[in-house]
Amino acid sequence: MNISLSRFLVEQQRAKGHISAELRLLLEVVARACKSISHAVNKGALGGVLGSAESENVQGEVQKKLDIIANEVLIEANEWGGHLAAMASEEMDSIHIVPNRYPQGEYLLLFDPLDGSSNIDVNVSIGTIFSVLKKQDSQEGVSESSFLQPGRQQVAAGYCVYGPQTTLVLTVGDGVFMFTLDREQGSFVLTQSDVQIPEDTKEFAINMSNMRHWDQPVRRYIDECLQGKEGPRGKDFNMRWIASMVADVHRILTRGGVFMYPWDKREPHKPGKLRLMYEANPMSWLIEQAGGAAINGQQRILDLQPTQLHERVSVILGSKNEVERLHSYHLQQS
Ligand code: AHM
Ligand code: MG
Repeated sequence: MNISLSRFLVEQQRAKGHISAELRLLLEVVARACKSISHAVNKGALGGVLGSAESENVQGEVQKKLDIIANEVLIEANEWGGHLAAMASEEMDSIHIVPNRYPQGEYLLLFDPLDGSSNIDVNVSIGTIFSVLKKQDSQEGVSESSFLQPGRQQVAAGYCVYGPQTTLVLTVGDGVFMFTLDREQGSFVLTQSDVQIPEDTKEFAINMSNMRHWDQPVRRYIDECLQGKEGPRGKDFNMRWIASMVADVHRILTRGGVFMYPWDKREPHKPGKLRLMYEANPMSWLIEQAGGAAINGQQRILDLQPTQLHERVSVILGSKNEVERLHSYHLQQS
């Protein structure tokens, strides 16, 4: 029997008490928005959605048309339901508070509306990443500081990957579940429960073109992998780099592996390329919920106290034993 996302969420709410009615509504709305982004992605050139929007986001990155479309879809879908206090996005400088004409809820939604933007025009998998926090009871009103909570306080996190299939991957703190979009029915159907990442792997994902800029622990790790059977690891490694974090993480959740976007010397004042609050935190929680690990080199990502909405972070995540090895290499250095 097929279990739809709606049914799954009702059961999470009813039987397990894991989620409130408002959080259930929020997740349904995010899933609906992802469906609509998926349709836009699928139309591609026929829908006039490819190419640059000729604008820049707060991080100085050129925005693609789809970045902006996906952002608008998520904002419009979420602002009137009464479940949210505010939203934050990679594509918006500051937070978007739910307008006065709608009731305000207690949840905060963060997203990267279209992750892997460099892959949009070349028809390679891209996705939406989201993270849900709860406004702290002690806080009156809502401001940017309401969002600055460590990742371990997330109440839901997930992503939707727009690939050969559209798949929504979700955790509410009770394991990781995957739902595939059934286009005929128009609904997400549960296709994998309790996802588990193998502890060991022979596959790594990193942008090798940055090798000369890496720090010593990352160089050492990759060097040892590249030496294969003849080296200290005693086995051959394979490499994959899709340049869409959603697609790389999806592969790791499916068959294991390790993903790295570490700090490097190109821009030494920046901790890394990826953003903590709407990329690293949700992905780290999913990975941990599936038995993997996620660190910035020295520390667990979910324990980092954010100080800015668009803060960047170094990311190493995936199969537990590999992440622990990378952790020990970083500790040996410091
Ligand atoms: P984006 O949110 O602007 O798309 O940037 C994030 C993406 C990640 O999905 C991916 O892992 C990384 O940037 C790829 O970077 P690079 O092009 O440097 O390999
Ligand atoms: Mg991104």
